[in-house]
Amino acid sequence: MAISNLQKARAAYQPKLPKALQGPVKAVEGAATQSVGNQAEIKELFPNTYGMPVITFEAGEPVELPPFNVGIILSGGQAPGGHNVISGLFDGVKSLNPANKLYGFILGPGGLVDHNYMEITADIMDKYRNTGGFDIIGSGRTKLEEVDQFEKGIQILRELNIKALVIIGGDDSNTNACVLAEYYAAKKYGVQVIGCPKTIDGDLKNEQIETSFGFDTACKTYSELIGNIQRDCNSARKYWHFIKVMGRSASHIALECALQCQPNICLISEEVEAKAMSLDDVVTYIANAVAKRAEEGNNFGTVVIPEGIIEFIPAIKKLIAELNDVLALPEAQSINSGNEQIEFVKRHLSKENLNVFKSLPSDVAAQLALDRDPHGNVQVSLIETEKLLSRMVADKLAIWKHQDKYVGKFGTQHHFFGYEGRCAAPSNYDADYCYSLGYNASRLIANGKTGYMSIIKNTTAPAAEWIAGGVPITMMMNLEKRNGKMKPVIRKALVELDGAPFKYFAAHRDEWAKETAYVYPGPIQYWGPTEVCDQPTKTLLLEKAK
Ligand code: FBP
Repeated sequence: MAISNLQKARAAYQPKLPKALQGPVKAVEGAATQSVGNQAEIKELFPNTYGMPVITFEAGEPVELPPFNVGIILSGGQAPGGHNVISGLFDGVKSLNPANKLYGFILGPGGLVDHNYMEITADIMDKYRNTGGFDIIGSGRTKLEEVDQFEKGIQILRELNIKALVIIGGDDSNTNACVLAEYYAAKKYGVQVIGCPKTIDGDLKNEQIETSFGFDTACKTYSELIGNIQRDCNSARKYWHFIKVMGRSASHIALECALQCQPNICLISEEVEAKAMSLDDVVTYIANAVAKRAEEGNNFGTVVIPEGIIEFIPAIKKLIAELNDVLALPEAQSINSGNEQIEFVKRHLSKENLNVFKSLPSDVAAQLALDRDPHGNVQVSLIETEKLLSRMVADKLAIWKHQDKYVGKFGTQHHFFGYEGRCAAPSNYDADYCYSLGYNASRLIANGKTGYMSIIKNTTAPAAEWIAGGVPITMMMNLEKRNGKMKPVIRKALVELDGAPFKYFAAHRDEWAKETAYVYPGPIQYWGPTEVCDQPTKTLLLEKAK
């Protein structure tokens, strides 16, 4: 396999570990925990894994452990640093006993169910250290939730003598990890399940989890691209660039890119919902900024759009909620053509929601009515919101022009950044953070824990001062409606409008809309001054007020 010079040089990088993980550890337990919501129901659903304490690792005495094997699964969308979680786990497991083995299940949770696996040996591991991507074993979105799947899983786990399974995933995959941990604990199967917080979307965070891995690198990659576009934009001065960025429901990626690049406009879905803005309100907001810049002779600009915005427009949110229920009806399960599905939902929607449905451009309406992903999410990455909004802004400007308002010229370009960043080579932050998360998972396993997520905190400090430990997954859960039924799920973290990152953005956006205040962050750097190479996201720095 031919590799680039950068990859060769990066392979030699030894990621940093928190001081507590640099030698033998002891687990210090905090107080019993509660779930974030629906405590009685979650406790009843997870009798074996509910209420466990938060754990912090401190320096301890060496303990001899008999050899054991570990399995690993990459679940869901790719995120930079996945290979480093695996290399951290690999090194951690081998440091406990060189005879320990690490098995990777191929193409996500489906690999466990289908008994599709490989041993990750030192030779294989070394080819993937500090690289982006999930290609060492691949990823997938199979949802682990049926007893039949858990039972098929235990067969192969026993066959491979696996003591613990590490599931690297976002909120949905870690929810499944928790359900699996509970099931194996209830059945006394003796297999531990540990989760790891992954997702570029940045929405798996809370008091215990500072950030999900991959968010840092993905945002820096998109910010480099947005910065490049802004330089082009400010050079040619003839286009408005509409740039959609991934992130599912949450606008963390859009917000972080705005903090880094200072575009003229950045929409934040959570604010659109809080202000109960209609689609027309959003379009008017953008059109006003375009017209104001035109008055100053600036017929160019940048608009950053979070991919989930459409779900947050209150009328469309209500429509989606009803569509989810309609699509979960038993009669809907046998439909096998897109057109039939659209006709089916039209027949079942309430009058109010049907009107909203009919008012949407047909491509957007169709996407909302079509299949959800395996976790019941609308596939927002497939909706071309950047084109929809620019088309609607053009229409609005045309009306204003007709009414003799000066609107200048409005030429547009469209971009969607998502896949460009998910497999980028991890930044130093993600390389260290992910390696530590994986290494730490090996310590949770050695301490007999199950139903825990690996956590590393205090990551705005130098790596040696990072705090390692584990948080019970049940602590992050509440009940939410999925596929028409109330289910225990990890609560998603959306952008908080009273949080420091949003407040900073809100305090500066009027100036950024009017002036051309672009910042061009440039590419991720691995070697050089620490203020260039080792900075966490602006979101995290503002949250930690540093
Ligand atoms: P996860 O939530 O699994 O981490 O995935 C993140 C994400 O990149 C979203 O931002 C995006 O909406 C989605 O995956 C796209 O999914 P797919 O890879 O299936 O096209």
